[in-house]
Amino acid sequence: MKNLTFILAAQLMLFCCASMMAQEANYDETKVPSFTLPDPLLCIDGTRVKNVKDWEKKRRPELLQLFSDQEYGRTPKDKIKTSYQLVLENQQALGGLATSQQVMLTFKGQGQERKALLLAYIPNHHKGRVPVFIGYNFMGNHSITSDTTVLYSPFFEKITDKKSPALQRNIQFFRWPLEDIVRRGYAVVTMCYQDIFPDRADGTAGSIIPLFPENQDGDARWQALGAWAWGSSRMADWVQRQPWADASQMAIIGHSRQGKAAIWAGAQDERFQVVISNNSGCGGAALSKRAFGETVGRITRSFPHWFCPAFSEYAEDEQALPFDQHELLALIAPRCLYVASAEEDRWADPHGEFLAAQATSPVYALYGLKGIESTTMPAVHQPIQNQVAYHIRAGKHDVTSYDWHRYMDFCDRIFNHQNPTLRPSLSTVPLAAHVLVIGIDGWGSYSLDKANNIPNIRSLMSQGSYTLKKRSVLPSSSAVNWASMFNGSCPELHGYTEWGSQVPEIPSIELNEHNIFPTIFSLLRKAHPDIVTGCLAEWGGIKHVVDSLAIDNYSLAINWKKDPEELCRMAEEFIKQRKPTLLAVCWDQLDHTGHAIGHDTPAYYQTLSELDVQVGRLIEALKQAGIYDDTVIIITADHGGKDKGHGGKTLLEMEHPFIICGKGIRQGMVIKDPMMQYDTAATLAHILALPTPLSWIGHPVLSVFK
Ligand code: GTR
Repeated sequence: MKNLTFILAAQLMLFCCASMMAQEANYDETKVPSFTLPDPLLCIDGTRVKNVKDWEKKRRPELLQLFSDQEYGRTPKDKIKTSYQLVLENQQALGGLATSQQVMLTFKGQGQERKALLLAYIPNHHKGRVPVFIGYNFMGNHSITSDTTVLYSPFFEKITDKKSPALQRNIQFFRWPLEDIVRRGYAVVTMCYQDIFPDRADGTAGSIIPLFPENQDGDARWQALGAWAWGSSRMADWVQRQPWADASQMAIIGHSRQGKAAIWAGAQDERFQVVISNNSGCGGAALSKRAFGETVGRITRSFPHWFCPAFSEYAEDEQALPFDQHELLALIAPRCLYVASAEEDRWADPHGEFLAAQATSPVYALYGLKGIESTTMPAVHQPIQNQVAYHIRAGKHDVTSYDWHRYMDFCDRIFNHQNPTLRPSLSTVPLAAHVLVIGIDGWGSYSLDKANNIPNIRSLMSQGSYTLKKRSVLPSSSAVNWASMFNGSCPELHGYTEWGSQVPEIPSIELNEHNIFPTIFSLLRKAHPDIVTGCLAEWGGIKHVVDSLAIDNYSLAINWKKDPEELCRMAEEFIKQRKPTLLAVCWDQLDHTGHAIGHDTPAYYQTLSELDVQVGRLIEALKQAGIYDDTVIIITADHGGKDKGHGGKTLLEMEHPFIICGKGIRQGMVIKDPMMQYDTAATLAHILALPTPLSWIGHPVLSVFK
C-alpha cells in the first residue's frame, strides 16, 4: 500500500492539472460547435417511441445498454455478500437534534473483502418514517463534522502519519448543513467514496471491482464511476432495512464527480425517487457535444479510471457520440430529476447542464409530466421546479446551503413532506380567494379624528374591523416597515433596518429560494406556483423588500407626481384583467405631502381625501372584476408622521390604522388585540392558508374572522 498522504497530494495535483487545462478550454459560446442533439425518442432501428410502453420496453433498455457499453462500463449482475455491523450509535448527535449511527459495510467476493463505513443522521424530533438523502462525501466521514465520535472511514484508517492534513476534521462541513437537514425532517446517509474505489488511476486493485467475477477486462469494463454508482445502491439497501426510514422516499445527491456517479446510480436503480446532480459537469449533466469547459478528451486523459475505456474513443470527437447526456438524464423519468449549476463553474458548463435537463422533457411528456418548458436558462437564484428541476446559483463549484435548501424544498413537494421549520397555518383552506392590501405611506392614526372627507375609508371601517393602534417597527420609517409588513418579522431578524434599506444591514436570519428573507409573496408563490400576484407602488424602495422575483406584476407608477391617479389606474386594470390572488397597492403621495408641507396640515388632509376617492375606485374595480364578494380588503400604513418627518418614537409616528373587511370578516368591530407591523403578513398568511417560516414572529389577528 502506497503512502496515502502522497496519494492525496497526487490527487490535489490532478485537480490543479484540471484547472490549468481549464485555462485552455473553450469558454466562448460562439465557438461551441454546431451539433444535433440525438433524439431520445428515436430508437437505433429508426422507429419512434410513441408511448410509455415503447420507452420502457425498448428505448430505455437500449439507452442503458449504450451508456454501459460506451461511457460508464457494465455493472455486474451478480450480488456479492454484504454484511452490516452497527459500530457506534449516538442518540444525542448534533446537540440532540439527531441520532447518528456508524455502520460498517463488509463486502466479500472472490476470496477478498472490502470495508466501507456508513454514517447516518436520523432526526430525533420527527414522527413516523422520514425521507432520506443518500450521498458520498469526498474527504471521509470525519470531514463533514467536528464530532470526534465520528470514526475515520477505512480509506483514511490506513494513514499512518497522524498529523496528515487528510485526517483533519470538519474541513468540508460547509457542504453538509446537517442541522438544517435534520431540522427539516430528513435523514442523511453518507460514506466516503474512496472506500468503494480509491480515486486514482491505479485504484482498481483496492476497489470493490476485484470482488466480482465478471467485467474485469475489455472496453466496456466498469471503473470508478460504475463502482461508486454501485456503492450508492448499497447505501440504499441499508436504508431499506431501517425502521425509521421511508424507503419509498430516497433521494440520491452527488456533487461534481459524485454528481456524475449519482446520475448513473439513479439511471440504473429505480429505488431513487429523486436524483440530484450538483455541478456534475462533463460526463454528468452537461452535454458532451457542446465541448464547452471540460471535454471528453480532457476528462478521459485526466481521469482514465473513471469511465470505461470505450469512452476515450470520443476524445476530441464528441460529434461521433451516438448519444448525449440528456438521454442519460432521461433514464430517470418518470422519477424526479434536479440539475443544479453554479454561475462561476464554467468548467462544468452550466448552460450545457441546463440544456440537457431541458431536453429530457419529451420523455417526461410521455408520462404526462412537466419537465422544463423554456429553452432559455433561468436567471441566478430563480429555480424551476417541475418533475425536472433546475437552478443556477451565484458562486463557485461547490454544494452550498442554498443548494441543499432548494433540494429540500423540491423534496418537500415531491414527498408531500411537512417542513417542520414552517408553522402550519391554522386555516386549512383559504378564507378568501383574493386579498387586496392598500398601503398608505405616512398615514398616522391621529388623522382619523380630523379627516372629514374620507367616506370610502370610513365605510370600510364600519363594514369591517379596525384598530387605530397598530404600531410600526422602529425606526418608524419606510423600507424597514414595508419589509416587516410583507415579511412577517422584525428588523432584528429580517435585517432591513432603515428608511431606505435595499439589502439587509443585518444578515437575514433565513433566506428563501431567491436569496432574500421569505415574504408573503414568496410563500404564496412556492405553495401555488400558478396563482397571480401583484405589487404596484409609487415608491421604488418597496421593490427591494417584497421579493419581486416571486411576484407576477411588480410595477412602479413613475409619473405619479404629475399624474396622481396613475397608480390607481394601473391597479384597476390589473384587477380587472388578471383577478390577482394577492395584490398590494402602495401609495407614497400622502407621505410626500407630509414631508413637503407637513403632516397633519390641510394639504395632508386634502391628499388623504383624494386617496379616499381612489380607494373607492379600487373597490369598484373589484366589483367589476366579479371578485368583490370573495375578497378581503386591508388598508394600512407603514408609519405615521409628525411635522415634516417621521422615524422617531412618538405615537404620532408609530401608530397607524389597520382596517380589514370583506369575506368572512366581522362587521363594526374595534380590534382589541395589540397589533404590530409584522402581524399584517401573518394575517395575510392566515387568510391564504399558508404555513409560515419559524423566522416570522407575527401573529394573525384572529379576532376579526367570523
Ligand atoms: C475536476 C474534474 C471535474 C469534476 C471535479 C470534481 O477535476 O475535471 O469533472 O468532477 O474534478 O469532482 O470536483
